[in-house]
Amino acid sequence: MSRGLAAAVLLLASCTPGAVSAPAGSSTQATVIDVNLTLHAPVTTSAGTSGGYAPAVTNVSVGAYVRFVNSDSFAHTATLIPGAAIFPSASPFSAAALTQSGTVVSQPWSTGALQAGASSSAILIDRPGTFLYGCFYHYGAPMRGTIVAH
Ligand SMILES: [Cu+2]
Repeated sequence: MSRGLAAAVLLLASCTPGAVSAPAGSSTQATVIDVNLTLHAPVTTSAGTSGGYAPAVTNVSVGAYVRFVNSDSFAHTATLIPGAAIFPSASPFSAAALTQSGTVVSQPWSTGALQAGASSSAILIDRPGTFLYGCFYHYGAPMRGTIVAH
């Protein structure tokens, strides 16, 4: 009996690190995309040159959430470029990008102006596809990124 108990304790102990699961709230389960024009230099992607977000291409599963966290010392947005397969050469954004909108990746959304240190609302990955986004202020930097939903 004590052997069984010891085995059970070992099992529990070995399970504990892997058993750390996020609470029901979706916020802690979101994939974080780091927003930082200072840190994330331009890289080449299949949609064109990306920069300012890490990862440059975020792979996520349908049903998951993403959240943008601004680790930079000044403001940015992350704003969907609806229907785009490659990054347009000129900024596709209007001032509407500065106001938070949208909750699902496949419909128009913007984090709004994310101040230094701020986190965006969670965005639900509601269907498979490739979704391009960029920053209202620094699109030409370039500050652009891609979400690929599987
Ligand atoms: Cu920016």
